Amino acid sequence: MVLGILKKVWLLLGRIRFDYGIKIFFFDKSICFIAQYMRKLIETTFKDLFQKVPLIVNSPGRINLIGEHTDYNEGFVMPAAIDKKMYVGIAENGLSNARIYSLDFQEEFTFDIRSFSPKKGHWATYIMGVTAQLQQAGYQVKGFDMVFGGDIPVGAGLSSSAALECAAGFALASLFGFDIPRLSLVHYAQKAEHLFAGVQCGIMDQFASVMGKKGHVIRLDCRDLSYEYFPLDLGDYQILLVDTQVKHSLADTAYNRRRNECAEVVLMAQQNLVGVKSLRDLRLKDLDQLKAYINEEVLGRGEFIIEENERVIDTSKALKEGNLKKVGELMYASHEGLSKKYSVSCTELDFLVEMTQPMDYVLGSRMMGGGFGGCTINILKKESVEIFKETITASYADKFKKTPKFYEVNLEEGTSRL
Ligand code: GAF
Repeated sequence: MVLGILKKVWLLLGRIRFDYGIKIFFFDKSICFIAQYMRKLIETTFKDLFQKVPLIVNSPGRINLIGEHTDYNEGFVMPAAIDKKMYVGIAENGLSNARIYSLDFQEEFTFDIRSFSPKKGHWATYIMGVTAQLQQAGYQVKGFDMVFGGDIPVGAGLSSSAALECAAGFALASLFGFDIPRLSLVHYAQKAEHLFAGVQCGIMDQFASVMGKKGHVIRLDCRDLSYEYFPLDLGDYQILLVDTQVKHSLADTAYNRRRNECAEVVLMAQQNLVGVKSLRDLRLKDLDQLKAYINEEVLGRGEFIIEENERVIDTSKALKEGNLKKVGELMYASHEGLSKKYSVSCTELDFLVEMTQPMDYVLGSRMMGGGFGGCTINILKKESVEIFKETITASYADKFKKTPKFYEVNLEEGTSRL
């Protein structure tokens, strides 16, 4: 009885912290406290629901410094894993069912591991998707119980779904002793998103979640998956995300449409030029030859991708030279392209980026992730964070009658056992 009440209070505190962003002193001190808190929460819930002690893993959300929508065009991206994570507890149950409990939705879902199909729009579909991929690859998944939750805001463009897929896959591998290389885990998680969630995403989010390195961004070549870690030494500056509070619910169909438009440019290029496999193989001048066959809007998509790939390369150089001013300029240019040529921004994102332009303490700002809502990523002076928050909050509320949220993030290790 007393334990029951304590658990309810514990759950309630968690919801307040994660859903409403209210700071409770011991949660915000360090990621260790969040990890400890999640461990306790998962263990207590697991004991109540399934009378077992689970094995616990976690997988982080991600930011992307630059290189947007380039991943599914065999281009370059520069993401990093962050200290907002999905935590998954798992144990065998000796049944032929998977029983899953979501801490965030406070809801249980059961499926028969011998026969199941996608449940689009439902949180369980990500776990079902990964389970299916492992089974298809020949891994003998037995019945399991799972409890999961975390502090990655959903729909904010920080890849909570990729983190869940990666955490669930890693949890299954750890529980049943499957020896799955990290890169294969990335592929299974991406395929789960394609086949179960129905989003034809690139590989960036799952890669960042699994392969992240503390204090580093990853420059990933999505053509051959070669990668290099770059230390992100920001000195007096820091990264701050601003959440528009616009959920990108329409993004999935528009996202798939962008993919098709890029494929249209490639197809046309292949009929007119030699050696073209993807947009990665085109230069801006090549697009001139396609003007007669493709409309301006679709051509603009190709133009953006070619320029964005160059920006990632330029950002790598700027980081090596410690030229943060240049990184900031490239971020603004990226946003301009995403908004005008690739058309994946929205009024709120454009407003937030525009607002930062006259602020001399902001080096760079741009929309981040798939678009149509979610967050902007900003690099700004540490000492100016409070004034930045105040200014943005007031203007944003004035214009959109909404309060934005702010996330200070640190770069973290990828998927791991707790
Ligand atoms: C989403 C996708 F999942 C990624 O693969 C990537 O394309 C991103 O949008 C845009 O850069 O997060």
